Amino acid sequence: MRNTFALAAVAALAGYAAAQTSTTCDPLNTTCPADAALGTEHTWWFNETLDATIWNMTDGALKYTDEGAEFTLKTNGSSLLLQSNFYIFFGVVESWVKMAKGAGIISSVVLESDDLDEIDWEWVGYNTSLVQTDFFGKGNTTGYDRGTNVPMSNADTEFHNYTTYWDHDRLEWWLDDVLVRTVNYSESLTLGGKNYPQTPCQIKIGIWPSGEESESEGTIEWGGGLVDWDDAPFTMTVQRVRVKDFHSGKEYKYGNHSGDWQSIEVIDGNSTTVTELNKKAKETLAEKWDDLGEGAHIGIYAACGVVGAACVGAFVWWCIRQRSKGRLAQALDDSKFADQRTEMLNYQNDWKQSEWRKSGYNKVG
Ligand SMILES: *[C@@H]1O[C@H](CO)[C@@H](O)[C@H](O)[C@H]1NC(C)=O
Ligand SMILES: *[C@@H]1O[C@H](CO)[C@@H](O)[C@H](O)[C@H]1NC(C)=O
Ligand SMILES: *[C@@H]1O[C@H](CO)[C@@H](O)[C@H](O)[C@H]1NC(C)=O
Ligand SMILES: *[C@@H]1O[C@H](CO)[C@@H](O)[C@H](O)[C@H]1NC(C)=O
Ligand SMILES: *[C@@H]1O[C@H](CO)[C@@H](O)[C@H](O)[C@H]1NC(C)=O
Ligand SMILES: *[C@@H]1O[C@H](CO)[C@@H](O)[C@H](O)[C@H]1NC(C)=O
Ligand SMILES: *[C@@H]1O[C@H](CO)[C@@H](O)[C@H](O)[C@H]1NC(C)=O
Ligand SMILES: *[C@@H]1O[C@H](CO)[C@@H](O)[C@H](O)[C@H]1NC(C)=O
Ligand SMILES: *[C@@H]1O[C@H](CO)[C@@H](O)[C@H](O)[C@H]1NC(C)=O
Ligand SMILES: CC(=O)N[C@H]1CO[C@H](CO)[C@@H](O)[C@@H]1O
Repeated sequence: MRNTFALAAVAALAGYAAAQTSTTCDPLNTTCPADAALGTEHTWWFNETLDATIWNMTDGALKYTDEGAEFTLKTNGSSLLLQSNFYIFFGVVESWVKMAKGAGIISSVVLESDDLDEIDWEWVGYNTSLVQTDFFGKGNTTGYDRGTNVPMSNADTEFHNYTTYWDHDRLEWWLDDVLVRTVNYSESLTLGGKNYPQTPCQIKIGIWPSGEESESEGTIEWGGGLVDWDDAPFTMTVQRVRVKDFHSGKEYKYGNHSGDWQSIEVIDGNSTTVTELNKKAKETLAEKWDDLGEGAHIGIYAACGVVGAACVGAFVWWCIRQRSKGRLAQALDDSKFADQRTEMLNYQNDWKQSEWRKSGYNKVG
């Protein structure tokens, strides 16, 4: 059983590589442009249109619903792939997914680097009581022993928490708060570290048909046979993805052609993703301010009028207070709050310049 699975998994990776992965510049042979870093932690809710400067739909189109983003296959020869424009250099990826059900349909959340280090969660559509874990180092797809099956239930009807914890010393797969697999840097499976995933990775979320005549026999078998397109559509839904980058920088650069994590240089600065997230947070806060209404504005002006020093924190304080009351919960939930705190202070300064002046409290401070 295990052998069948493993053999097929390898074949399937070849299928996957053909269908959904590629590298435009191989850092093991070439000097490539640096990879854009994430450099922070953020949760993206997939019920709202993703920022195209951060996430790139490189194949197909998503449908957004209240529940999340739907990745739907309707016809043969099609696939969908969403790819982060940022890379993480070790970190955590927590995705909440409902797999697509249907023989020959593969749903996947993959971390992949430019030199084809890879860390996978994969769901084979014929079995909704199973998720598979796998990893590859430097594009080496030979060997039959890296994939595992993790039994579970209702993978197609319920969102579950699939978390990858990836550091230089170990790699962990967590399913709904249970550690289901660990791979250490130094163990025989990784060839003593040589084939351990260790270079900056993008996140790739996709769906593709393994059950097509054009795929290899092993791939078709692994996915549970040919797709019956009369059963289409086949839909994977992603509710949210939380990503934490263990480094905070602007870019990651391969220092030499070794592909060793020690050779990766972290280039200082704000990542374009952080800049973009801050821009968004600022817009949201401006909208929230407008939404508060005259009474609230006056309340804040009054608070600021009393003690000059308190003004710097007044809007922040007000937001926190409202948040605990639930009024601003949407804009300032826990994950977003951390990202927005700094911007709130900046926003507060801008606001101090304009709004206070307008309201006649400009003499304060
Ligand atoms: C987005 O994906 C398309 C198609 O693969 C590619 O041509 C484009 O360069 C990508 N954009 C970014 C910002 O990576
Ligand atoms: C899709 O299926 C049709 C009918 O079976 C076939 O003619 C066509 O070649 C298939 N296309 C692809 C891209 O597999
Ligand atoms: C690829 O992996 C196989 C199996 O683990 C191993 O025997 C082989 O030496 C590896 N090749 C390279 C180039 O690392
Ligand atoms: C699905 O996976 C579960 C868990 O590994 C296994 O017990 C079950 O036999 C599988 N079902 C099919 C139809 O292969
Ligand atoms: C998802 O699982 C990871 C690993 O157990 C855990 O750290 C995280 O808190 C979980 N997320 C939620 C929202 O419970
Ligand atoms: C990984 O390392 C930990 C502690 O260092 C050890 O307990 C565990 O057995 C190792 N696992 C494997 C698969 O080597
Ligand atoms: C690559 O760079 C790392 C870190 O500087 C160094 O330890 C390693 O020896 C280098 N490898 C090669 C093949 O140059
Ligand atoms: C990062 O951005 C912040 C404000 O957005 C700015 O104060 C800081 O100077 C920037 N840092 C770098 C290294 O550019
Ligand atoms: C998306 O879901 C989050 C979390 O439940 C919620 O705060 C937000 O308002 C939702 N967005 C839309 C557009 O429904
Ligand atoms: C494009 C290319 O030549 N890629 C090669 C880079 O080097 C690795 C191993 O060092 C080869 O496996 C690739 O084929």
